[in-house]
Order: sequence, then C-alpha cells, then structure tokens
Amino acid sequence: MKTLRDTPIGSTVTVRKLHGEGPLKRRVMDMGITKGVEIYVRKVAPLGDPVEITVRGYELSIRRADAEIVEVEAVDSSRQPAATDSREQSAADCNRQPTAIENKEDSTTIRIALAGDPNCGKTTLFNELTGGNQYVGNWPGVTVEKKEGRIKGQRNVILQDLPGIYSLSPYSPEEIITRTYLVKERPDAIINIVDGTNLERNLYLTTQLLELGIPTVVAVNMMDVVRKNGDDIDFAKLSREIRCPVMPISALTGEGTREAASKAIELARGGVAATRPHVFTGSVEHAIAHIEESIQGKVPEEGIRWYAIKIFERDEKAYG
Ligand SMILES: Nc1nc2c(ncn2[C@@H]2O[C@H](COP(=O)(O)OP(=O)(O)OP(=O)(O)O)[C@@H](O)[C@H]2O)c(=O)[nH]1
Ligand SMILES: [Mg+2]
Repeated sequence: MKTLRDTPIGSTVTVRKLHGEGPLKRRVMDMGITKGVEIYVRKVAPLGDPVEITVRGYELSIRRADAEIVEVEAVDSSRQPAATDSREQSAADCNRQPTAIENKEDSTTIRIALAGDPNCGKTTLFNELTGGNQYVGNWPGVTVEKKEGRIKGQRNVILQDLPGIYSLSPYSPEEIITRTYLVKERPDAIINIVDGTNLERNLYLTTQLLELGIPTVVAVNMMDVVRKNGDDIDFAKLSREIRCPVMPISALTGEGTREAASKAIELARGGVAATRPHVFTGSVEHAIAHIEESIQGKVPEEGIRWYAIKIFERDEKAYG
C-alpha cells in the first residue's frame, strides 16, 4: 500500500482511502484530507517530520505518523499547484519565548482568547496587540507554551494566545489544551482568527467555536495578501450568514487589529453570547434536545448545546 508518509517531495497524489479509526482518522479528515482529494507534497521538515503538503489549495503540515494512514495513488509527479500566498514560511515555533504569569485578576478583568487554525496569525496578532506586555510559561503538566499578555492601552484586558486547532475534536496535546481552555475556563470573549486566503477551511472551526456560546468576533486575517491576490470578501454577507461580527485585519501591518480587539472587549463587557451558527436536520436536533435535557445541571448551562453535540458524536474526552 502506498501512503502519504512515503510520497516523494514534488509528487501529486490522490487520496484513495483513510485507514484506522477514532481521533486520528477524524483529525486527518478535519484537515481536509478525504477520499478523492489531491495532495501535493511540498517538503519534509529537516528531521523528516512533519510532511508539508498542499491540499484543497491550502498549505498544511502533517506528522509522518499521521500521514501513514492516508493511502494514496500517484497522479502526475511533475505537476505543482500554484503558490497559495506570499507568506513567510516560518517554523511553527519561531515566535515562542519562555516566562510566566500569575493572574490575580480583579472582578473587572476581561479574558480574551485568540483561537484559530494553525498558522493563521494568532501569535502575530498577539504580539501586535500586547507589544511588550507578555508573560510566557507552560500549560500545567505539559511543555506546550502558554502565552498571555495585556492589551496595550487596556489594563484590564488579558489576551490568551492558544495553540492552533483545526477543530474542537482534539487529537494532539496542543489541541486538547486549546479545547480544555475554551470549554472549561470559558474566556469572556474569543477572537477567532481566520486566514482570509483559506476561508473555507478555517470557517469549519468557526462554526464549532460559535456553538460554545461565548461572545465571539471573527477576525479575517491576511487581508494584505487577500487584496494582493485581487480577491474581495463580502464581510456584511459573511457576518449575516454566520451571525456574528466579522472584521478584516492584517496582523502583520496592524490594519484593523485595534478595531477587532475593541469589538471583542465590547462583546465581553456586554456578555453578548454567540448565536447558534446552524440548525441540524430535525432528527438530529431532536436527539440533541433530549441529550441537553439529560445533562442539565451537569455541565455549564451556557455550553450545554456544545456538550450535547459532543455526546451525540460520542466524543468521550469532551465530558471526561
Ligand atoms: N502577509 C501576512 N502574513 C501574516 C499575517 N499575519 C501573520 N502572518 C504570517 O503568517 C505566519 C504565521 O503566523 P503566526 O502568527 O505564527 O501564526 P499562528 O496562528 O500563531 O501559528 P501557530 O501558533 O503555529 O498555530 C507568519 O509567517 C506570519 O508572519 C498577515 O496579516 N499578513
Ligand atoms: Mg502561534
């Protein structure tokens, strides 16, 4: 069997089948790797891990162990997809530096979390909004970095940079941290950073975040690249469709970043919870309603729908 793990750099392959079960398979699907999709292998990191690929026009990294479950067949070894954007190719951890914060917050302190897909610009926005006011440590029990800071000019607003996630069905330790933080600690607001050059794939996570019922603003990042590509995004329409504020930003140039932060603060202070982004078919909604009824009082009321959906999906880690 030929798998993505062993596919040579520069080859284009088609996904024949995903092997295995459970969270790993699900995660790979969450990355957009599904049957029939074309994958171009761009490069392999220095120690052979991870493999960098282009799939559905997006650039992603996948661990070799994960790539092993993706059975592929060759398409045309000489074809290369067009470059997706002109972003710098930085190592995932290049912005990471160590330290620590104790949060002795008074009751007026607001916590805002930055959540989004890997590599969408969370840390760039975090640095832009906090400047030097950062404190970096580790999440308890793991070596994954925890980065917090106070937003410049906003003494009582703490910003939390979170590891990137493709969905709220976590697989890696980083993803578990992000989900646990969002679900259990429930920040006062979320800034969901979305890569404007990868809208479709990034909005998958957005729909899940909105189910949490936490005040959320969607910040569409990389607007400098979107414009350079000659693309145009209808923000008013997008905002109507997903029923939450959607704002253009460029974390790199600083465009729109203050406005997005102000919006998040306004929503947090006003306690304006995100509206349910979508309604499932009748039978699914019916089942969810029953589950909600049976877990009432056992989970936080504001997040009850999210827990009910996860139980429906048999996602045991969600309520463990
Ligand atoms: N052109 C452009 N590049 C950006 C923008 N925002 C971020 N980038 C670049 O995108 C890359 C990824 O940015 P990061 O801030 O590290 O992304 P991240 O979401 O923190 O990534 P992870 O923490 O690994 O999930 C970096 O090379 C940034 O310089 C933007 O608005 N415009
Ligand atoms: Mg980051």
